[in-house]
Amino acid sequence: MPLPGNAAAVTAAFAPDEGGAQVAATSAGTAPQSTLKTVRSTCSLDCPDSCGVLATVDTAANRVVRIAGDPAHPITRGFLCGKVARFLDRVYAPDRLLYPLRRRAGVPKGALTHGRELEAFERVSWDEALSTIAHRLQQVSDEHGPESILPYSYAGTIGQLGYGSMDRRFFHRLGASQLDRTICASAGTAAMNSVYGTRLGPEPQSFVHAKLIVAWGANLHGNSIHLWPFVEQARRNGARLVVIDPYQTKTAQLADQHLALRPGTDTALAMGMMHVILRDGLEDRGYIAECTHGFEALRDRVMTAEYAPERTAEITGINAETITAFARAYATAVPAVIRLNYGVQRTDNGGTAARAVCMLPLLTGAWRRHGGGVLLSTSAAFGFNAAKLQMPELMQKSPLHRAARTVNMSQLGHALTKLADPPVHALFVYNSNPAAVAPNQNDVLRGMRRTDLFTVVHDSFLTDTADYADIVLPAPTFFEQDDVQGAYGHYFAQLSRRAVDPSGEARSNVWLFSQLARRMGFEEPCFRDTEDDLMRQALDSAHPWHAGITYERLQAEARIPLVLPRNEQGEFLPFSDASWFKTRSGKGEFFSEALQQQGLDPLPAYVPTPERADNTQPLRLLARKADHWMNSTFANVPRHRQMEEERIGLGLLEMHPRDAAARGIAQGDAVGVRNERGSLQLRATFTGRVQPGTVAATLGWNKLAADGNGINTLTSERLTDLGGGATFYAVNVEVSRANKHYS
Ligand SMILES: Nc1nc2c(c(=O)[nH]1)N[C@H]1C(S)=C(S)[C@@H](COP(=O)(O)OP(=O)(O)OC[C@H]3O[C@@H](n4cnc5c(=O)[nH]c(N)nc54)[C@H](O)[C@@H]3O)O[C@H]1N2
Ligand SMILES: Nc1nc2c(c(=O)[nH]1)N[C@H]1C(S)=C(S)[C@@H](COP(=O)(O)OP(=O)(O)OC[C@H]3O[C@@H](n4cnc5c(=O)[nH]c(N)nc54)[C@H](O)[C@@H]3O)O[C@H]1N2
Ligand SMILES: [Mo]
Repeated sequence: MPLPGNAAAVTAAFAPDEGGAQVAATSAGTAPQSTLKTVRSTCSLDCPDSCGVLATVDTAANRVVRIAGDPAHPITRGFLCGKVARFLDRVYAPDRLLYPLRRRAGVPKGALTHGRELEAFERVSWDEALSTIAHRLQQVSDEHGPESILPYSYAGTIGQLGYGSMDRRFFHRLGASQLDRTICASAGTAAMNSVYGTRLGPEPQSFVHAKLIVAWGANLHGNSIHLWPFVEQARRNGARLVVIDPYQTKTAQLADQHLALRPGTDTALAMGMMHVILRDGLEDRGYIAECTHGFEALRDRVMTAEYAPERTAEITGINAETITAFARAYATAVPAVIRLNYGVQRTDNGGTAARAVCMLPLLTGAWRRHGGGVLLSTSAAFGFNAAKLQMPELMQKSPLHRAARTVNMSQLGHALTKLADPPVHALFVYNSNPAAVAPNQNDVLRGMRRTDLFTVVHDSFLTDTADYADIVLPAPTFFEQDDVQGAYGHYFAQLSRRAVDPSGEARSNVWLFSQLARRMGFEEPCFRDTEDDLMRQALDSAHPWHAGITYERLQAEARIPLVLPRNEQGEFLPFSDASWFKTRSGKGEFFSEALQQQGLDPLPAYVPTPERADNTQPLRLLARKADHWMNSTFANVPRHRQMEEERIGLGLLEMHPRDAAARGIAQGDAVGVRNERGSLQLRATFTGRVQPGTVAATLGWNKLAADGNGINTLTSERLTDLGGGATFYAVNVEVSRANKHYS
């Protein structure tokens, strides 16, 4: 992206081919070999795979010149996904943000179009930026109370330090509003916790033993490719792969069977399967008696006509014979494993859907066999010392002398435009790009445009959110900072060593908040902890599965498997007996008294989405992620844009030709997509990947879209039934031909 004005001063510290020349010189023998070293780093992007990355560093040039997946890492197995294989394009991008910026007086927030956005800012020193921020936060706190300050962060990095350590200490001590981090996984988390009391699943390596693998709302090729080699090995051993997804992903194309159900109908499908399993006597009575709670109540619910295959077929759009055969195949495969991912829980009924899917192996006893069960997340297995890193007790030292209020991040538009007592007067964004990723974008942007809102954004690029900032601060990438990390798709604790010094003046989250704390006059010694101190604190864990996982060992070994309990054969078999469940009943709960007490249905039930599906908005939109980006990350990198361009193209609305024909729309036509929250302009395409009634488009940077509007213009702030999560896949729209042609 071309950057005019002061772009040269702010970016371009590195000529794009500088490192390449160094490597060439080295390999030609003209430069000393000793300038190259290999550093074991860890990809900290928000992905289940958490790969080991080998960075070849030219130490003389302070530059990573080559990266590769670590062949010694049991999950990474020597290869990187397409986007991270090209990560250096991002690290050394010409538009990388290298210095702090301040909004020029009189330039309204978000006013400049793409390509001119840098003109809104002037370069300032870190010292000036930090003083300004400290001063303004103090002012806002004095005038409106500290709860009028809202931190907004998610998972730009999932390293323990970068995700939540010094930042949390800072906002706790300040007394700022707390953020409920619901935008991704909170419905699924609440769902699995309600059934199992914790979240564990089979090791990804054990998938090779499965005979039936179900990818349920799980885009393996796009989102977590490192499970795929294990799936392939299982298939070579005779396993079948079934994909349950309303969209025909690449994984679905490669599967033995694709069940393209209607979005948001997973509860009905899972309960329809239960109906068949119980009707045909395929349940594991011994396991149910020993390990579960509330079986009779569940049976009474699923054995009604409401969940018979014929009715399930009407709801899901999958025919009754297929459902019956699939349920039987699932219950009789020894073992069957479900890779349940987060796609299922991004609808109003999504928490319940995840609950129902999680119950299936409780009916069949699949947990008893190596490679059986359901894998949603492995993150609960890690025992990093979050309390020590984040110090919630500091809230007592804030002016509030109590825990501050909590704001749900999935309702940022509401928080910035409607919240009172007090309204939000300062927004501090890091590890996230809410102007693009948060739902109900028009309200989010309306809020961010407020002149009485002071906004700070810490990021590596001038994101959509940065366009609304008063102060922008440069952040490092994972090669440029130290951290320790777990994973949500495997069971290895990892150390990520800084491979190079940060580009330009980029500084880590830890550094930023420790500096700010001092300027705010926070005297507590915890604000002087270094990254090394914090890494040791993170690893100071009493959790038995962390036994022997020390800083020194991680330094030497880079990654260490958690000390999981294993049977005599060395197998990790979570939930194989009653000792594993952490629920109130101590069993796997079909019936949840805990939910009942919250006034919720203790049993799963299919509830259709409340989003209007009347004549005015009959199409269901899947507001999906890009296979070659990471949420909005990479959306501005030319190589990564090109990969998405080659996949389906950019700025497209995928439609079924039948829905298009009914609206007089042809391939390539400019279309307007709209609902009561807003509208955007895309081009229609027929990729064959969506069913009639469903349309799909992808998340990216708003300012790179033809009309400057992002997909979240259309999504709503309605929350999921459990966990207060976002409902990105429960959106209804109407589509019509636009007069204008977009190229
Ligand atoms: N390349 C790439 N990788 C990523 C990310 C990315 O943006 N790009 N994002 C990362 C993040 S933050 C996360 S949380 C994980 C998420 O990884 P996944 O859990 O796989 O989540 P999604 O991509 O949201 O959804 C998965 C699939 O669910 C489908 N889906 C939508 N609605 C429904 C429904 O009602 N029922 C069913 N059964 N399926 C449905 C979608 O079409 C999609 O193909 O991936 C991570 N990895
Ligand atoms: N329509 C639609 N919307 C969605 C989704 C969807 O599927 N569809 N997915 C949702 C999901 S699952 C998620 S998880 C969210 C993700 O939403 P976000 O967490 O906002 O994810 P990204 O868009 O990747 O933005 C992360 C930002 O953090 C920055 N960053 C990286 N490392 C650091 C660091 O060390 N320090 C600082 N300060 N910044 C850093 C990156 O440069 C990047 O701009 O989006 C949600 N929004
Ligand atoms: Mo996510």
